This record gives sequence, C-alpha cells and structure tokens, in this order.
Amino acid sequence: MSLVQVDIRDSVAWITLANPPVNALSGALMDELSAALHDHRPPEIRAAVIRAARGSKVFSAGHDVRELPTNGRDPLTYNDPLRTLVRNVEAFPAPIIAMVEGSVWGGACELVLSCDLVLAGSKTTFALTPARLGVPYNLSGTLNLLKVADMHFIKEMLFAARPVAADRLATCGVLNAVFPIEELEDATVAMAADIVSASPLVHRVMKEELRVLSNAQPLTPEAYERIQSLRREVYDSEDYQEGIRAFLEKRRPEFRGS
Ligand code: YXS
Repeated sequence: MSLVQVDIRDSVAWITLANPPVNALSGALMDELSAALHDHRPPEIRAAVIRAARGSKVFSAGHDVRELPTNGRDPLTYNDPLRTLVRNVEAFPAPIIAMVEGSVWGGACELVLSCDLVLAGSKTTFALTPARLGVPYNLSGTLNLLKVADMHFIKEMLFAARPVAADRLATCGVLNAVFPIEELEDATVAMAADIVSASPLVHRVMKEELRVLSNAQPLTPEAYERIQSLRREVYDSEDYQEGIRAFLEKRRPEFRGS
C-alpha cells in the first residue's frame, strides 16, 4: 500500500501523507515522499503541496520512534531518511507549500518548516518533543529553527516540549498564515495558483540562492567537534534508551540526566 498519494492539478503536485494512524515518518514513508518529489517536478510541475488527509487530527507524529537507533549512534545524521528528505525538499526546484491540518510532532516540524511556505489550520499545533524522548534535536533542524524563530521561542519549544498553537508560530513569523480549517484548502489553492502564474526559472534560482545564503554559517572545526561531543553525550546516555523504552512501553520516562 502506498504511503503517499499524488494528485496533479493545474501544474501543482498535491502530495498527501497516507500512513495511518498518525503519519509516523517511517523510513518507507520518507523514501516515498522523496520519490514523489523526484517523479513530479518542473517543467510539468510549477509548485508542490505536502498535506495530510482532509480532517486529519494528526498531520504527522514525527519520526517513527520504533525506527530510532538504540545502538549509541546519532539518530539523525546526514544519510538518515529524515535528513535526506529535508534536503530533497530544500533542493526541489520549485516552491513547496506545507498545508498543515492537525498536530505536528518532532521531526515532522522539521519537514514542515523545510517547506518554502507553511499555511496552517487554526487548530494546528507544533510540538518539538525530542527532550521527552531523551533525543537531541538534530543539528540541521536546530539551524533551520534559528533561521526562522527567536532564541527564547526556540528554547521554549525545545525545553518545554509541549504543543504550541499555530497562531503563536505565525505571530513569530515561523508560519506564513493561519486559516479557519474550512478555508485552508482554498487559501492553499490560491497561493499555489499565484506561484504557478510567475516565472518558474526565477523560482528555481531564487529558492537555491536563498538556501545557499541561509546556510552560509561560519563553523570552525572546533565548534563542530564541540557540538558533536555534546550530542554524543546524549545518544550514548541511559536517558536516550529510557526515553525510547518508555514511549514503546507507553509509560512516562524517568530521566536521570545521564
Ligand atoms: O499502540 P499502537 O500500536 O496503536 O500505536 C500508537 C502509537 O504508539 C503510534 N505512534 C507512533 N509510532 C511511532 N512513532 C511515533 N512518533 C508515533 N506516535 C504515535 O501510533 C498509534 C496511535 O498513537 P496514540 O494512541 O498515541 O494516538 P493519539 O491520537 O492518542 O495521539 C497521537 C499523538 C501523535 C499525540 C501521540 O501518538 C504522540 O504524542 N506521539 C508521539 C509524538 C512525538 O513525540 N513525536 C516525536 C518522535 S521523535 C522525532 O520526531 C525525532 C527524533 S525529533 O523529535 O528529534 O525530531
């Protein structure tokens, strides 16, 4: 059974997540999302929309916890499916709109925020919950957050690790706009139509230009090594194992800070 559905309408590829019950980002789902972007691209396609099924209470529950490594390695490194998918979204040669209905969790926030525009329903929430699983949020995802939100807001989302309403994210400039759910799809269609009516060459060039410029962060080898050593402290820790065990056993984790 396919884990994504693709419909092409007026040069727009509508890509719907279809991995019930909560669109957990399994490797298989993320690979199919990447394949959908590979198979449906310019010149036939001038824009793409990533969405969940109409009426979804959960847009995506984030990375499939059952697929997180427990052998003491970084759970989200360069070649992992989530990082590969995010790079594919960022490199896609046309604008991608995330049309978000339902709650968004963990790595799914990273997927949504890697899209070029984010339009959300008024009841949508975003939760960055790795701290509840004993997982260190991934490096590129953290940098992507720093590009779109203030430090205090990022720390609230990562440290409190609770759902935050779409309105607050829109006020902070993290989302483009929030609509009553019954208006969300029409607003997305209108936005996509505006994009499709403009120059696809300028879109392709400007999207890549903005990606290169926004990633132009001087990072010394010492800084990189320092960050990697911090991250190793976490994914070598008992808390990391406890966070995943507790989730799978459906109980509250007992973190000990080591
Ligand atoms: O018990 P069954 O077999 O029916 O399965 C349950 C859940 O275990 C399962 N499920 C998941 N399976 C794998 N990975 C997940 N992320 C995940 N989330 C849920 O789906 C079945 C239905 O879940 P249930 O009964 O809880 O549904 P609900 O409607 O009551 O609640 C939906 C959620 C999404 C609010 C709830 O499932 C939830 O809080 N899930 C965890 C969300 C989360 O913390 N995700 C972050 C994953 S870690 C991650 O994304 C990266 C490592 S990071 O954070 O660093 O980016």
